[in-house]
Amino acid sequence: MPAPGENLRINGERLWDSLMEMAKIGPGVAGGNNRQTLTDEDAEGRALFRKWCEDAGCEMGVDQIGNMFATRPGTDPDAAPVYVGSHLDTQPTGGKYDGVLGVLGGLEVVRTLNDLGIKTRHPIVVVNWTNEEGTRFAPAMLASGVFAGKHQLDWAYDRVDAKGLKFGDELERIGWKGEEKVGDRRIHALFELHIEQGPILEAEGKDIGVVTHGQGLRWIECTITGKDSHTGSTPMHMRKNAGRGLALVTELVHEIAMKHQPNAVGAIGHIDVYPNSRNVIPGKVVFTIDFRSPDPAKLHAMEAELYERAPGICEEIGVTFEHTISGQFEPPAFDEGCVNTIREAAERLGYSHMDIVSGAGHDACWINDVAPTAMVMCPCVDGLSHHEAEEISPEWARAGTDVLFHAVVETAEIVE
Ligand code: HGY
Ligand code: MN
Ligand code: MN
Repeated sequence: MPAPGENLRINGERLWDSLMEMAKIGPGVAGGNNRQTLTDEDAEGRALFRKWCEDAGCEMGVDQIGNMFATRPGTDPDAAPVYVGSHLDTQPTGGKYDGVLGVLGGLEVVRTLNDLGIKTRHPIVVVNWTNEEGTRFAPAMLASGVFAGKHQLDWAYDRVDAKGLKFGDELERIGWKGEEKVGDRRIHALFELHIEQGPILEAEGKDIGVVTHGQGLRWIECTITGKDSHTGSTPMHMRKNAGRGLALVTELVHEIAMKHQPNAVGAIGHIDVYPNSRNVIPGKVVFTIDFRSPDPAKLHAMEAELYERAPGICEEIGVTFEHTISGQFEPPAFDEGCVNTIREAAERLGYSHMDIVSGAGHDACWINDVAPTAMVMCPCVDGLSHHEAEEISPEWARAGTDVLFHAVVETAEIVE
C-alpha cells in the first residue's frame, strides 16, 4: 500500500484545542481530571465527543456496554474498517491526556482527511472504549475485554463500585447503553495512540514510542480477617489486627517485585479498612495487589510466591488471608505488520523513535487478541501519569498524532 506523502500532517492546534475543551469536563481539584466511568461527567464528555464526530460527518454507533464507534465511510463498504481510539474515562485524580489523546487523536485523523478531501478504501472508525481505567468498576479494560470475548456482558453489568452501584444500572442511568451486540464488528486493524505514562521516552529524548509489547497484569483482591476490638483496652497479646497483616503483606509484595528485577513491578493501590474507626483495631482489610511484568515466567512466579507466603505470615499474627483474581491478562505482543507501519511512519516523518514495552495496560492489549493491533506512544513530563499534574507538550501530541495519521491512512488505503 502506498504510504501517505511525508508532507501530510495533522492540525496540531485544532487537536490541542480539543484536548483543552474536553479537559473542562469533569475537572479535578489540581488541574487534572476526575471523569470516572459512567458518571454524569463521563456522559457529558461522551456527548461532546459524539457532537464533534457528527460534525466531522461520522455516523455514531453505541454497543450494549457503551463502547462508542464513529464511522467515516470508505469507498468500499464491504472492507473491514480500520479502528483508531482509546478511552475518555479518567482516574479520580487523573490527567488530561491518559486515553483522551488517543480518542481525540483518532478524531483528528478524520478531521484532517476531511480537510484534505482524502478518501480511503477501508472505512475508519474512531472508538471510545467504556471503563478502561477499572478504578470505579474493576477490572481495567472491562468493555474492550467484553468486546474481545474475555468477559461475559452480564458479568460486566454486575460489577459494583464502592457504593454498591451496579455497572449495568449506571450505564442505563447515564443513557449510554446501546443496542448493538458487543463484539459484533470486523476489525481490519486497530491503532491506539497513548502517552507513555513512564519516563523512558523523555529520558531518551525520543518523540515516538513504537510499542512492540505490553506487560502482563495480575490484580489480586485480598481479604485479611482478624477481630475488631477496642484500641485502648485490648491487651496487645490478645489482638487480631488485620491492619498489621496489611502492613506485612504490603512489604511482602515489594520484596517479591524487587526479587524479580528487572522488568517486574508490584504495589497495592486500593485499600478498604473496616470499620476504619480511630479507636477500633481493624477487624478486616480488603485490598488489591497489582503485579506486572512483560515476562510471563516472572509474572507467574510473583503470583505463586505471594500465595505461598502470605497465608503463613498472616497466620503468625492470628489473622487469615484469602484472595481472588479481579483482573488479569498475559503480556501481549503487538502485530508485527502494524508495528512496522508505525515505525516506518515515524521514520518517514523525521520523528525520533524507539521500540518500547508499554508499562501500562490499554484497550489495545485486549483487541490485539482479535485483530491486528499496535500502539504509538508519546512522552509525558517526568513520566508522571495517574496524577493531576500529568503533562505533555503540544509538539509531542502533534508528533504522535502525525504518526497515528500515517499508520491509519496507509492501512486504510488512500483512493486516488
Ligand atoms: O492500569 C493500567 O495500566 C491502565 O492505566 N488502566
Ligand atoms: Mn489509559
Ligand atoms: Mn490510565
